[in-house]
Amino acid sequence: MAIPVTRMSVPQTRPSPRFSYPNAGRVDFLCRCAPSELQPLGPEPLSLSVGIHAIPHPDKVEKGGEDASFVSSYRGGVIAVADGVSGWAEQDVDPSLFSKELMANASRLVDDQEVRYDPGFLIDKAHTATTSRGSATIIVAMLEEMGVLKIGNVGDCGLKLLREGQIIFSTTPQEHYFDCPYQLSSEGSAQTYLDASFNIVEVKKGDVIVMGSDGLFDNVFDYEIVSIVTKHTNVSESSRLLAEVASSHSRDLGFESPYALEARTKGFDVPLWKKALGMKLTGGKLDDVTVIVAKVVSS
Ligand SMILES: [Mn+2]
Repeated sequence: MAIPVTRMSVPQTRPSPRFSYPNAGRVDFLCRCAPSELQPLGPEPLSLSVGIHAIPHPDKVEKGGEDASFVSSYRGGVIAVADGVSGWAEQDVDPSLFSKELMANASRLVDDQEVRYDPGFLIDKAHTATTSRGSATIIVAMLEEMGVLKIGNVGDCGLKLLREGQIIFSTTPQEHYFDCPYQLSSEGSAQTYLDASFNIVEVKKGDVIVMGSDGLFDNVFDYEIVSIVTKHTNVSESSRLLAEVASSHSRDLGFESPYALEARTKGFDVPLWKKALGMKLTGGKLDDVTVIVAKVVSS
């Protein structure tokens, strides 16, 4: 991502996060029943078996890059990724400090009573508790043992849900303009959890969740994600392979990456004289890559 962006909008109240409901029938059922009446979706409670792999930007290897993440086994399981906005380096601020502190705070707060196992409140409390200067995108997913995955997302980290070799759900990136995502910031004038997109999806045993920073999704196509996750059922192996493919594509100047394709559709391309010679904008996006692969299993 390119530069920090701020916007003057500081909420004074703390309303409930706005969830969208891809499966209205199920959620309607959930909303109308008292908690004691809820029936598990499957015969057994579910949890996550998680593999994680990170490969820093080639120029940021020494300090480990600016992505951060955490995994928790609390309740059905919690996974999260944050991506520090690199533009802060121009102001002599280490962009990794904010994302790392944000993830450390979120990890510490997953069982906080006020968070109520809600990704919106977790993002809010973790953001409020973060004192470093900087900004970051963030995605959090929390699994209820009965098979409901709750996702909160600010910016262009992402999550895809795979079932039987097909992607059945994807988050949508949020950005102000090309390469400038929504972000949580130390400056109080950027986005907050109120700007997050929230989703609830049902998951089943055997489903696979792929979560990552934009370094994954800008460099790896959906068909490649499906292929790797389907062929390699071990979550540690599939997360490593996905990260390696992303890192390899990111350094390949001739690769027609998802990033290059999107850039061209947004009007970015090589200069006209190069176009006249039949050339076009290609290549991956050099970036930190963080990949979490989480398989839904019986507890
Ligand atoms: Mn990134």
